[in-house]
Amino acid sequence: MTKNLELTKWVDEVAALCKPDSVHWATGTEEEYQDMLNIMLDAGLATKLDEKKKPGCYLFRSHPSDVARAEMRTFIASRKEEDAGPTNNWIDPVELKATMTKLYDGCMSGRVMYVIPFSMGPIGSPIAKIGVEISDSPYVMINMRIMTRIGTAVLEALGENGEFVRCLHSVGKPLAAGEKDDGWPCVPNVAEKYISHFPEERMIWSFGSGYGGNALLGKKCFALRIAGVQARDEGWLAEHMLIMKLTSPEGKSYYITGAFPSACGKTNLAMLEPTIPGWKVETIGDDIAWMKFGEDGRLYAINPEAGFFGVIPGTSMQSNPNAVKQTLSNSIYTNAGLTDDNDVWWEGSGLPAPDHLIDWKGNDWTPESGEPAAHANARFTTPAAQCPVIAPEWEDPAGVPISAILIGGRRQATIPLVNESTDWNHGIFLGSIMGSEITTADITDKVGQVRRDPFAMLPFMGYHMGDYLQHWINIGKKTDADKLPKIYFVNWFRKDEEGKFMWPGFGDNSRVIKWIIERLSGDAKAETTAIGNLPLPDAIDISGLDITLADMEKLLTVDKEAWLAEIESIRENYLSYGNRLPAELAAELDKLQARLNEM
Ligand code: OXD
Ligand code: MN
Repeated sequence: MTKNLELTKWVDEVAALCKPDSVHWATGTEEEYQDMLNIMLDAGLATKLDEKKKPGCYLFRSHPSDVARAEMRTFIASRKEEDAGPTNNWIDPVELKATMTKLYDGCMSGRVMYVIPFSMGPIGSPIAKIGVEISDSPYVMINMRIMTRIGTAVLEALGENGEFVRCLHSVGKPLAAGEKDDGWPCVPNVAEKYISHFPEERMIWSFGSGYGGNALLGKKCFALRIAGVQARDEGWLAEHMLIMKLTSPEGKSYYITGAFPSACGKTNLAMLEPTIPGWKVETIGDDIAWMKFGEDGRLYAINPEAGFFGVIPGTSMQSNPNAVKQTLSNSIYTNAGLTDDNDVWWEGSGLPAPDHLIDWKGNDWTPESGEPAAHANARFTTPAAQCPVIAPEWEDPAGVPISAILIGGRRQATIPLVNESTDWNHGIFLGSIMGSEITTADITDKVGQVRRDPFAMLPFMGYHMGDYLQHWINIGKKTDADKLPKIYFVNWFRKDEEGKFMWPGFGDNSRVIKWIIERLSGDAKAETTAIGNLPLPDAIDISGLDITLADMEKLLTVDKEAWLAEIESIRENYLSYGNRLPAELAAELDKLQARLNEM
């Protein structure tokens, strides 16, 4: 228990509203973790995988309505609508609280209410922040134990007067007397789920979903949306970025972060196996970076998380050998296929499909079924410490000094393989225009159009996107220009006329990163163009690759017509920010247009 009166008062209020059968304060011990798993095994919600093949691993199957972040049901309930900005769903906080209070009334009856104190960042570190998640889900308990640091030690760090972010979560499925869960509990109607943020109160209310970012509130809800608001107010950055360490053959190490939209291979990049001899990559984080200024005026990053919540389909010894090794033990699998010998299988695993398995919906499956065995957003939850290439300093409370920031999305054309920004504001401009082509059929009228996703934060913004971009510009004014990381716009997804990827990606991305590191140390040549500094075609090491210099030229040219069309689309996007568009970015766009017109 805790001596923090604010916390006990809040827990009592929530218990009075949600009316659970009992309240359990998470201690964070291994024994408690096992107890939670046993509760779910007994209830038929979990399957223990084969102890020899996957020691300490469990499989869960969610409800078909509850398989991904619910972006349309994610709300930023700032007091003023204009503070949520054009990219967020807004509801008046008074109205939203009234609606959700009714939903929460009695929502935990028949269940245990878990109080989960958690630390984002190493416990007690000056840059860590504390949250408390109240949840009626033992699945949340076990996942939070992997993804964050939880339990008694956090309460000790919180002390009597420490501040914490209130994170309230319910699956929204009360149980009548004697009733048991019949499968994954949640609210099956997506339109009745709520993932709500009250930025001024640093508070999160989630209802109706038990899956991923909707329910593990330390991740996207706290570490990005709420921490983003804290970062704006306190002068630091809370970003959707991996953090990696690169060591050159000469033994010199550099730390870089990378912002990529979901499904662009961020986890793969964070732990890639370089294909160029002598280079070494180690991982610090695969999803979130908190960056603060050190006394020397440089930006230092920490990974606030303690685990990885990665997409399973497509993860293989070819795409990400380290993730495959990392998830062999002590990991949670959700929505993968279950083989007859109690192992997991998924599309893109690189392993032959078994003749029979149980698919993510719990049905018999054969290769002829015509449906995927694993859901496209099936996930593993796995301790970061198990990553075979985790950097020894990954938990250093001081963070690691960042030399470069990569940004990029999925673009078939226009955006070159790599483009170095010419200064900070130009880098922020590139960050503001990044995004991916829409490929999913859900927005059929927009397929092929670019969804602008500034710094990959579109789904994770806690306030107005225009103010966020201004915050990035302001960060650049806080230190000397030469102490700021350099920003590189990369694009691994260029296609040729036949629709074939032009760049091999995966481990070969190390070749581009090598060029970036050589730029930082002044050893690589670049050509200044209208859009930024591009490598000369022979500057990137392609030895051993089935790529010609002519291909490299295509990957590294400025397509004037395509960029002029791009400018029109950027202007349209910028209009949506109204008067909150930073003047510096409007100026960057005009300068780009002028430079292109001179070409
Ligand atoms: C994630 C995401 O889960 O970005 O990390 O969707
Ligand atoms: Mn992410």
